[in-house]
Amino acid sequence: MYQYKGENDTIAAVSTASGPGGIGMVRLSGSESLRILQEIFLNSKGVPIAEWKPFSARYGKIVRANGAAVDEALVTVMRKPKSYTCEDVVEISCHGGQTAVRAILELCLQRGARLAHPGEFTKRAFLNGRIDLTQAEAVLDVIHAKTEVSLQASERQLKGELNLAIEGLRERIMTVFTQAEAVLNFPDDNTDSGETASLKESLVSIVEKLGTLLGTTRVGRILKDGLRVVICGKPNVGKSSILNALLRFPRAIVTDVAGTTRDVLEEGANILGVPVNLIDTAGILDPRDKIEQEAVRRSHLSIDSADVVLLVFDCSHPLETVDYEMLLHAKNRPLIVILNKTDLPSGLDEGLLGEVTAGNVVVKVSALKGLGLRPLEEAIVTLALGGKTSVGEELLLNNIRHVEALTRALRILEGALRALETGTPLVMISEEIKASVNELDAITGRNIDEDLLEQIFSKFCIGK
Ligand SMILES: Nc1nc2c(ncn2[C@@H]2O[C@H](COP(=O)(O)OP(=O)(O)O)[C@@H](O)[C@H]2O)c(=O)[nH]1
Ligand SMILES: [Mg+2]
Repeated sequence: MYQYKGENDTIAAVSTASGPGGIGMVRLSGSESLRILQEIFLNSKGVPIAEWKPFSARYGKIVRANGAAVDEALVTVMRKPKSYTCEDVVEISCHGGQTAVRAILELCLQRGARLAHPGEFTKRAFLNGRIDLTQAEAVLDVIHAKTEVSLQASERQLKGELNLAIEGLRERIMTVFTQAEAVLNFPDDNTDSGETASLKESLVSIVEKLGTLLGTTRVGRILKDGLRVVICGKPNVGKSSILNALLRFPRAIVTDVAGTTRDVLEEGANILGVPVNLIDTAGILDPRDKIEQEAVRRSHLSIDSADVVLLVFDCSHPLETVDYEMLLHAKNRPLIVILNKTDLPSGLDEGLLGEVTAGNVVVKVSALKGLGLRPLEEAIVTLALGGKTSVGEELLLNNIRHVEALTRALRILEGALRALETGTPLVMISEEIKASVNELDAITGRNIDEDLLEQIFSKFCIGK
């Protein structure tokens, strides 16, 4: 178990983002917070802080030692343990921009506070037992959520749903462990093979549960990092027009000159709640110079790393060999075939097209007229979510640290199950079962070393 060494110093930081803004906020946490506030805050009614009602805001001025006012401020005091960190917390809201918040932070430091490390407020919330490590990590995900759907998934983790799931699994594994230990310690009382069968049954069910949880990783990661959607196809089929149509603003230059797009363009979009990185490729066939050669190389790289490939055909012209070649190249990726320019008379041989596109998702659009975009968006999301049209309420794994630890726990338990089946002595298996618990404990932070903790919180911003 990680032992909190009880850092007693009071920390301070600017909690709002840098740059101009309406409001800026300086936050303090620790036993000296209220004393520091008392020394720098001039309350119009002069009521001492000790007499303030908790969770009420007070208006006044932040002043220097010589009485000079720095800025007007609205101050909130949250006394321990009912605060973000479980310590005495003070939040000083003043005017935004850098000057007022910096000056107030400086005053707090002069009065004895120490500048907080990145994520130190959240780290204290964890160390003081208010939240577990998965909830602390969810704070970062909430801050960086790309869409509302991503936000909802992170909010579930912030509420403690992942912690609950892991703790539930832990309890079940511990029951199996205790059962195994009982058989080992009192062999005479448990000679029948019924015990082993029951151990096996419990392990199978735990392994299944772990597998199901790990199965949510793909969607969890997509919601966190965004889905890579690569638009490819030969020149002039309308790739850049489709990018612009999906973005709803003219990001890429569109002309009827083949080879207009010479670089790989990437832009973030929100497609029906799923964060997407849309990538428009050059689609050059025969590179004329070094720049175009590089563009082709990058296009191929993009396709190979795509979560979803949109292969665009111009349906006002017959398909060419190169269209088939591109289809072959993209075939091993999750693929949507787009028939673009449906506003023009069809030049396709429908029979041939059917043969070529058999087994693929095909969507008809007109990027120019904005037709068929909703079915295209739905097709992208359905492919991304493995057949579902929207993200449900289920808990999703999105953190590589959790995924790796759960995978190790799964491997250990699968190994234990195999060992049990092949008659390995229980004494060896029981230790294995216990080892899987350590993996789960590292996820929730029941058991974690200082270095890993530093690593996790160093990704946070200062003031959170
Ligand atoms: N009629 C029609 N023209 C389109 C459509 N989409 C794109 N175009 C035109 O096709 C040309 C090539 O478009 P562009 O998006 O640059 O193609 P890219 O080379 O594949 O990126 C431009 O003149 C576009 O206006 C469409 O849906 N209908
Ligand atoms: Mg283009």
